[in-house]
Amino acid sequence: MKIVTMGLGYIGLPTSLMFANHGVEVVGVDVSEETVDQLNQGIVPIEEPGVQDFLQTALEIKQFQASLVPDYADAFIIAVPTPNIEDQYGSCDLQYVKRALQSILPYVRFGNTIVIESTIAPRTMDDVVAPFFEEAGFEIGSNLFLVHCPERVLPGKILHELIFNDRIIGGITPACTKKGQILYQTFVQGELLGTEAKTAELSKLMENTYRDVNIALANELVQIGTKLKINALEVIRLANRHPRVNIHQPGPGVGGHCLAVDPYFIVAAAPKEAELIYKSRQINSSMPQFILNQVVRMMEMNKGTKLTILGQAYKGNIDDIRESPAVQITKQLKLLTDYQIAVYDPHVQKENADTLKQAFEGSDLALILCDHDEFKKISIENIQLMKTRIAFDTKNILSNRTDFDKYYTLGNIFQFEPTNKREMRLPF
Ligand code: SAJ
Repeated sequence: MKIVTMGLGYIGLPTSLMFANHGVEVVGVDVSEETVDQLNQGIVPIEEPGVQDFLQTALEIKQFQASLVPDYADAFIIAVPTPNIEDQYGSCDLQYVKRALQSILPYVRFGNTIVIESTIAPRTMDDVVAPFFEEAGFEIGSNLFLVHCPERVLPGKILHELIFNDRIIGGITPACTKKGQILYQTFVQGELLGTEAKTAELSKLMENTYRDVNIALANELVQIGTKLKINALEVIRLANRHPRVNIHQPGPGVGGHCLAVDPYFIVAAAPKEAELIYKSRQINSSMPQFILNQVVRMMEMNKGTKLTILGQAYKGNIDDIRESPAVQITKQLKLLTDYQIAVYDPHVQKENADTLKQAFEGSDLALILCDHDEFKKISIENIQLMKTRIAFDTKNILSNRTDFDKYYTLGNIFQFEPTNKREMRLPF
């Protein structure tokens, strides 16, 4: 079997290599010449455990080749970005999917299977993808098979989850679903759950929306706890001891290209009905500003001048900064304040202070925005370099450390609430 994958990013590349390592000939296509060259030389441009070894093997056994142009194949898998359009509700931007469809069209033959893995708005397969191929003369379900098989892997664990997660396989017709199941049987050990394309689309969106709404609940609880002077983290810990309760963790906001993006596709498709989903997005999007306010209060109360920011990635142990609340908070702090700001993220080198030591030297506040493992092991020597040993740990990863004189989390920030706000010179 031969497949062509369109898009060699966080999903397309591991998926391509997974097929290649399971006996399928793969041509991976990307619009970036640099990515294509790097991959053909054996260099993986993303940080994801295990992918480098998979590429090495795939190249050695000559089952994978990166290319700027597609080729003839048995199946085509599209894994390109689907960002939000900057319209009223952030609807799904299909331009890259449409471009990928245009570029494979000359290579598509009778009997082929076309899979969209990219996250798409509900009804896209029925209303956009199927008509596109019908206009080109194909009959869906009889001489061409269209499937939506949404990816559901967690960055940092992609290779493991590709194999072991259950997959939703949504065909335009039952014959399409069957073709999709046969394709993914190649390596998936989880169940291949067959359904209709539109149901698969909305199921995928609801997975991330469920998480986003649940995180919004935790973030709202932080704001409630701060007002009422009750530790929200302790409330979550205790409530989650109920066998049917699982409140997620609050944080500086929700980042990444999934949770912060996908719920809007539902809102845009049914704005009047998706009220809770929209409100949750608003709550999560307000968290960077909430953190910013707390940081400025802390700095002002302590007459601080230097701030150490730990973490820029959107979550721990990855190098991805897409929609990262940490980046947003850092930008705003640089724009609105005149503190000396030292940023350190071992996974994101850009704009780093040279060393962790330099980031800590003379600092008045350590602001933790990301739960990288490296931060959990920060040495006491580094902390001792601070002028004022205060931590604001928005990810609650250092609560077992006693090296800071004052240690704040999203549970106990009310403890530093100033009594006289007029004394402070808040920049906003
Ligand atoms: N976050 C919290 N509190 C939590 C959990 C996460 O604030 O309790 C934040 C993280 O710090 C991060 C954001 O949410 O900023 C998203 O992180 P995540 O780990 O929840 O998810 P992603 O975006 O890395 O990956 C998600 C996954 N979806 C689900 O777990 C339902 C993944 O399985 C999907 O494949 C991926 O979205 C996707 O591509 O859709």
